[in-house]
Amino acid sequence: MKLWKEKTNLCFSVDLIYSKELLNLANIIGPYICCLKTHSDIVKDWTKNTAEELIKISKKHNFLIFEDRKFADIGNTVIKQCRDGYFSISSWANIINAHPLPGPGIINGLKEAMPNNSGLLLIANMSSNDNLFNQIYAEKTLNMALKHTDFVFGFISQNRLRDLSEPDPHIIMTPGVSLENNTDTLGQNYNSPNDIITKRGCDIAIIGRGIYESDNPLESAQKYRKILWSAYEARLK
Ligand code: 5BU
Repeated sequence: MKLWKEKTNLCFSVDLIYSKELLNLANIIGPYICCLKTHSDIVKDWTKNTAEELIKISKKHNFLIFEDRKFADIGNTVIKQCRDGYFSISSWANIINAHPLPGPGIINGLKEAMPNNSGLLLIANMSSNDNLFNQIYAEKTLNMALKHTDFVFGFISQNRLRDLSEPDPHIIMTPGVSLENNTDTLGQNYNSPNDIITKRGCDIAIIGRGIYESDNPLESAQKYRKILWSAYEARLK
């Protein structure tokens, strides 16, 4: 996995609304990331071709594509949302995520819709202000994941769900990471890259505006990659 081979635990959230800009930035930032996170439904001109080009870029730079669709329905519906419909997510995404709120049927449905060797992240909590998540919900999310280890490989979370001293096969991917800001105007909360890796025990940082809104996205991505990887190595020692 690129995470180890090319020393990057940076996931770039390319939240741009035109295919051309999205693909262009994915290609520029691609060498520095292990994963590219998309919201296909915010792209005004998304077509099958966008997905095909994205796959080409992901292969060229060896990163995984994570569609942040946040599924949250019954198994039978999520199969159709994931496989059919306009975006046919299962035909191009390597990783998807879901809220465990509806119960394990959502995991079984998504497993049916996605190809072999793809993976699911369960959302254990979120980065936004005054959300309704709590410790019990996170524990139940972990227990649900443990029953589906062939498909659920990790969590979206602001912190590790188990004690750092315990062996843990799950990857923690964490949004709400910035070097510049603590909040935005709509309730997003940010932690520093160092804090989420060393203090909170997360593995991969998801960064959007910190890269694509910066004056120099390439330099910002390189900077985040360096800080995140050093923090990760320090923690693993
Ligand atoms: P930002 O620009 O770095 O704030 O973008 C963060 C991205 O992560 C954005 O695509 C959100 O939809 C996504 N996100 C988040 O910010 N917080 C969460 O708890 C989850 C996803 Br789950």
